Amino acid sequence: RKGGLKAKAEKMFGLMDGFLKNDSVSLQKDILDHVEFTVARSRFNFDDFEAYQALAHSVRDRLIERWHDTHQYFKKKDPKRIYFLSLEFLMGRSLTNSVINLGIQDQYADALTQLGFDFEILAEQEGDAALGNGGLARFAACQMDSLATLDYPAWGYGLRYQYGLFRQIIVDGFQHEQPDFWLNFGNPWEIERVHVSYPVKFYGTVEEEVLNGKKCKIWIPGESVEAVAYDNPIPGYGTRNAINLRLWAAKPSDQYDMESYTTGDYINAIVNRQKAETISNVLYPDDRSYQGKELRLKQQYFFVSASLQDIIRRFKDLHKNFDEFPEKIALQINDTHPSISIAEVMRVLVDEEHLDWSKAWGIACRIFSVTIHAVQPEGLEKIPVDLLGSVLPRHLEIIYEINFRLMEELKKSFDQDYDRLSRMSIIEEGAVKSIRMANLSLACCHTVNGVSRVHLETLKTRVFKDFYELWPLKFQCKTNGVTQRRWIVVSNPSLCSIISKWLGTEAWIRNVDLIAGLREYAKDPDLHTEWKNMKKVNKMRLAEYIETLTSVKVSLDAMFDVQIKRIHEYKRQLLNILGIIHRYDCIKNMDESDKRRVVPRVCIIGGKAAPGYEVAKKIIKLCHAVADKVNSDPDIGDLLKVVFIPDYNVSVAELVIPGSDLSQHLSTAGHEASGTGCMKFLMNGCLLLATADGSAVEIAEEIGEPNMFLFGAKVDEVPALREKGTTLKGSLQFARVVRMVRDGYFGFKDYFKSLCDTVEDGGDFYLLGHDFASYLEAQAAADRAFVDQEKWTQMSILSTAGSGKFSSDRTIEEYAEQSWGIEPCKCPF
Ligand code: F55
Repeated sequence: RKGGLKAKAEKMFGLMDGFLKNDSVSLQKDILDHVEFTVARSRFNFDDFEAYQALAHSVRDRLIERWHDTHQYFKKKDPKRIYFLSLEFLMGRSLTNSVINLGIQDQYADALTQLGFDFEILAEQEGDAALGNGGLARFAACQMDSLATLDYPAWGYGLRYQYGLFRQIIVDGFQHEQPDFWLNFGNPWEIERVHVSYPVKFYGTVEEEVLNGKKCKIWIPGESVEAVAYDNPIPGYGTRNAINLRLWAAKPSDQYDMESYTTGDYINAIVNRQKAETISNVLYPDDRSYQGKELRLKQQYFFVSASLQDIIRRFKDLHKNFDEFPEKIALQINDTHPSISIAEVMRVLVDEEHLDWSKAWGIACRIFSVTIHAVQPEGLEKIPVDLLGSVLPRHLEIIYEINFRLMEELKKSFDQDYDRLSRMSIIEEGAVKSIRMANLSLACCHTVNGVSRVHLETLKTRVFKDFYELWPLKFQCKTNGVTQRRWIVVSNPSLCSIISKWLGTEAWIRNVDLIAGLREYAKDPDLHTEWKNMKKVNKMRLAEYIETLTSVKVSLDAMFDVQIKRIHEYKRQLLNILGIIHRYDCIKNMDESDKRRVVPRVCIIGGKAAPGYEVAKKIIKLCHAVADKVNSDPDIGDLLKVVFIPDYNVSVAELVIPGSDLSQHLSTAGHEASGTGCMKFLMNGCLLLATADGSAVEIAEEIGEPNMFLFGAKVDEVPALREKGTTLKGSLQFARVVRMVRDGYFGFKDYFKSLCDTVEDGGDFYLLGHDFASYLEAQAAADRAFVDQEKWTQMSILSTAGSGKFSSDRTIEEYAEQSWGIEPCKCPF
């Protein structure tokens, strides 16, 4: 009977090419039905938020339809799949992106107009899905969009945090953190799969057992938590494919603890069970380094174990022999955070599937690849041995075994070089004996990817020098990219129309190389007019937003100069603020005729500081203190305004980036692995003021150095400059602006003292003093270029035209070819 139904459905499906109709009348009916039956409001009385919910559910239906077809098709074709494991995904909003990728934006806009609503206003009702910290997590989201668009048979796996990244509120210029209750009003973009769940075990002991005359280890766990799947369909653009992002939530398990019910302590038993849920409660908001916390390790293992059970179940549905595993499965680990999966795969293959060790290891080495997003060796994750031994006792043993064999192999090449052996060991001996997760990943993964050329060089020559010398071929560069769907089509529709009009095609949305075709028109006066209008409209939108949030009125004639990203010492927001102070100081000392030559600026800074990162928090406060002084100074007027945009997130970026003229990327050379914000600005025709760091080096190659403002020490100069250390005093101008802060010119004298010390007495590790003069020169060059609006517009067009390389489509194609060995699998329309 089941078969009959299936055949019927297939027949119907074939005839109708999908069950749901997408004309505007059908969409209206659909939205109203959802108002009435899903949101449970009267179709004659519902507000914007309820309209958004109904709209979202109607879009969700269409997503589900394609997502089902895609999975049916994948199942039928059984191609090699890529499983992308990441502890963080910064998806942002889904509505606009979904309808654009589904190709039904106009129909929805029409349908809503007929119902008396505005699509854009409803889209504003959606909150961000902020299950990540910064670049690493947003890059994961861009990769998902590209994987779907390019029809790759891919799955994303992660954690469904109850609370995403904290909300930043500013009180008297200080950052405060508030919980992100993102699920409080329901989440229409996910599908709860109560039947897709797996037990995940923790703690306990390891015992020896004899099986078929062979000694083997078994893990007797002490706790079990259930992982329940929540599926998030990810639609590709211009394709029927919609892939799945499966996020796991922790629920109490009904397998263990039955004991307590029978002993009568019913209430306590229930209360204790709820503790299981804490595993997926909250995202760690620190994007600096790993802090050896038990909960963090449990989060990592929880999502890894559930994902692998799911992957293996799917594999076993169609295959019996684990020899086929590497032909069907590629596992990509996003930084070392999911690297406990290496030990887990070994445990499953050896302990549960009874493969012998070397066969299992051979399989593990063929399926895993890793991308490193950190630059500093201190940024690499370590787990204290005691902690790992307590939470995952069997995994600790497995890691010791992997390490023993690694050391045996290394001895063949390096013999008595004990220093090298101890550097390469997975176990770090020291005050706290720890597992080096990066070394574990390096020992196993067949490819180790850097995220820009400069970054790969750093990995090869510094961070993983020893491993590079042993296995040079493992190391690959996959320069990051961002998706032009989200960062142009969704967030800058006017630019999108201009590009399509001048190229005479929308094909660049799937094939971004075509965008280079704009170069031809870089001097065309008609394009210039359209380009400037586009920028102006976007600046107006941003100006309104700024006024609503901060009550600061800004002039549209001013250059909108933006630095938005996480706050870090190495990203040098402090350099930006000190530059602003310098500008302020100069204007203060000018006579009226000089003032007329000043290019007016609106300096916009936004970003979150990790809650425990004191220096970063002081930088935020300094921003506000300077803004207070400058913005209220009648001598300054519109010549300079300083704005801090609170609660920077993906949807704020979507608004700010299209409205900026200049963007700043100031990391001390050698510290930013890649940077992806710069790529979004580049696509949007915003000029870059940057150090020669991370992907900026490659951007300069693509658009030509004269089309951006590069400054500062180069990567290979930095070590020597540091060596000179405190003897280097920096310029007089630098000393002067730091002195102003020290002397309390902006108030809070005592509070800012330690911040000033970091760039003077503390040794100025990030070389602000050294780079200051060159920074001011680059800023002056930007001013000069802005005065010549034709020149500026031309540079802006050339930026967009040169951004093709920085699409995540290119990145994903490189991964598919060079690391994963997968082919597209396109579901027929
Ligand atoms: C998150 C958690 C921990 Cl424990 C450590 C780091 C992070 C994190 O968010 N890192 C991060 O965002 N790294 C960034 O990755 C980007 C994508 O590759 C790079 O562009 C950027 O340079 C790098 O800092």
